[in-house]
Amino acid sequence: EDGLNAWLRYARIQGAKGYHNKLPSAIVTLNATEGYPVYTAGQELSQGINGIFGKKLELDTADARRGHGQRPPSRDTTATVGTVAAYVDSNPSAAARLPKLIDDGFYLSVSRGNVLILGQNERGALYGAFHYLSLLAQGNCSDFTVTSNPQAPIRWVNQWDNMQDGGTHGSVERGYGGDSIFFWDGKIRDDLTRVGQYGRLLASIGINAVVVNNVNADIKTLTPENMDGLARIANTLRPYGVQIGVSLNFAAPQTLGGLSTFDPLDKTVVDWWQHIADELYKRIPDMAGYLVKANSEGQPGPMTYNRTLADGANMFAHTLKPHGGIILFRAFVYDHRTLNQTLDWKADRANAATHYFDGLDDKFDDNVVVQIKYGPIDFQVREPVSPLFSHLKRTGATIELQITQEYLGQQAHLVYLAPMWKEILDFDFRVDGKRSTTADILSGKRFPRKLGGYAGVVNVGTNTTWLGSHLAMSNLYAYGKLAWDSSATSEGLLKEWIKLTFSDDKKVIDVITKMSMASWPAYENYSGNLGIQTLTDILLGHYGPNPASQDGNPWGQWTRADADSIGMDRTVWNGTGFAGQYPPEIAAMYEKVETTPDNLLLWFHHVPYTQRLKSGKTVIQHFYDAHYEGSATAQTFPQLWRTLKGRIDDERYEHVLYRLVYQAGHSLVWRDSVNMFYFNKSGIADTKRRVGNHPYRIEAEDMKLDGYRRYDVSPFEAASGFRCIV
Ligand code: BDP
Repeated sequence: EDGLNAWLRYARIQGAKGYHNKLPSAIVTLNATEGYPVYTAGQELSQGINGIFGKKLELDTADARRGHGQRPPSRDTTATVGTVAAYVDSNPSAAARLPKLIDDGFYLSVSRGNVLILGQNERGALYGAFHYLSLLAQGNCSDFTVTSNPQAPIRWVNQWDNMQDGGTHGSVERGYGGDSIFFWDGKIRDDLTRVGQYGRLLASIGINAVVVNNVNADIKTLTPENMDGLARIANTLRPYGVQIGVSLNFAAPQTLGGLSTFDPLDKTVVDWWQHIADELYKRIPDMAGYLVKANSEGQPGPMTYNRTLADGANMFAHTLKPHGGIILFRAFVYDHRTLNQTLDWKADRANAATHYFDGLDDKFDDNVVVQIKYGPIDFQVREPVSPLFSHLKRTGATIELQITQEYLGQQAHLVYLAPMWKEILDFDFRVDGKRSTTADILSGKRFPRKLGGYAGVVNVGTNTTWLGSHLAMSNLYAYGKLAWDSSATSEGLLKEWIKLTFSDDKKVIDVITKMSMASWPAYENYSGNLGIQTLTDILLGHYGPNPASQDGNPWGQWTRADADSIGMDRTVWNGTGFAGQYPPEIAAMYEKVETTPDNLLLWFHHVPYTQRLKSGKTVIQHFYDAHYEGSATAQTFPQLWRTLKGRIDDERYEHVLYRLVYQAGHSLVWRDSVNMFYFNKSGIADTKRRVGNHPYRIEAEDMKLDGYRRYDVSPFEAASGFRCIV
């Protein structure tokens, strides 16, 4: 059990034999062609049922004419899988009975071992097969009928994979599960086995496209040789109905093409990009489209030539249009070089996205979708939902979520993210005084738009655990499921995932559920609460605690902490004005300290450390208490996990335990660093007299050292007495 099969293990369930008479005896695929999803569905059903029940089914890749209901008499029951069109072709009378499906949707009916799985398209048929198998793997063999349509057409993942990293490899930016599964040494890997396995996982949770290369895009992606390689990736993913997308570097016409400019309104530039699109589609006729990061963190973009972001996005849209592709244009636009807090108290990176996109809503071509990070800054443990979602009424939008835990413990900490995503998706912007949740905006329900949906930055790697941690995979699972249907509950998805990944042992389900559901609140408590952001090191890895780095950095992730007070004043009347980017009801709520929820207080307001929260505690005492509570919760994780010894295979048991023990320890480092830092700043003592006083702690540097030396630690608060040993 090395994690490679994740939630698709098809492990034998208890009493498997007893279910055999409730299962089909044969599988019939309708119009299946090898290399396409219906064919894959047949293979998957056969493999799954064999794994879960030890029952080998005959697999008949018959054509549609001998469809469901016309099986040879020797067979009792069949599982028939195909598209609605193929089925209706041979059963015209069925057309009226079948429910309405949209693209990727499926219909699944199970009746005494007769199973009918129909997709609106091939992909939908595969999704239906995975859905059926997921129920079987959870021991559910009862009769039922389900019709399932996705809430949004765009359900993509992004990989931030580099073609090359310094010397030879393909690393993954903000990836914690090993090297790239796609690239090596500046080229597409020869062996794409892992890519196919990834496609299988993605299809099983309804993901329909993957952008394979980093948003900080390497122009080498577009050399003819690498385009050939991209086609190999697309061929590997096609059996799973997963299309590929490519990230582009805006300056490529100049840096790769040798043109004198990359101005999006220059004809030679447009022609150059048209040629690229034509070359890509020649090789990959079903390519999903592009992802573009422009004018952000040093990346080139249209603003370099005083063109608008719409000019830039439309240029690509235009070249994709004849091929049916779409462009996801990122709203993560800000210029870290112009942000300098010491010069301008009102400067605020949080304002950037809405500032740049306002006024452009009716300027985008209809195959442009704006991809917006969930919060206005950058994947923090708590952010208000980006106000830009409420501004784009005509332009399609996708929400960018981060499965890879860049600021959230980098998979060395257990942080189950679905509860956070649910809060974001359920947030009601009250546009024009009407219910306007993020999810309804993305699905096109609130503002009628054809395109919209979800983009998740996953960053799996070559590690067999995919993400570097077995438990972190619940985030990928939940992401796909929420992109399909955001009304699912975070706890329900978690339980499903546990059963499929580990076991249906009640104890296992209870323990992992308890730990996972407690994990985001715990991490928020010990890393950065009250909306202050995750107090990680900003300049380096975004990992361990370094509250001092949050001010005085050029990245605009500021806390404005001084000796007396803390927090960013983002009000309209006195601050950076960010609160005013929300529709009136929400803007009014965030404008005042009294109506701002405590968990976002310091995001919107600059207040004294002695400010009282709604709980009655002062801000500083809340900091102290929360950091103790959060790390105390993390201490329970290894204890809880140990109760599962023997109930989980040793390999995964040990792997997870190692990380949980580490997390428990690192949460103490977090707790003490942050508390010490604010104690030093504010001079206000913890009423419970804990901060800086660790009676049980033995200072290693004071011991007699053999083979170790003392080392001065920076930031100082990350070690008691400024020192550690190495
Ligand atoms: C930041 C990451 C950086 C990404 C950037 C982005 O630290 O690696 O390139 O976001 O999303 O969070 O473009």
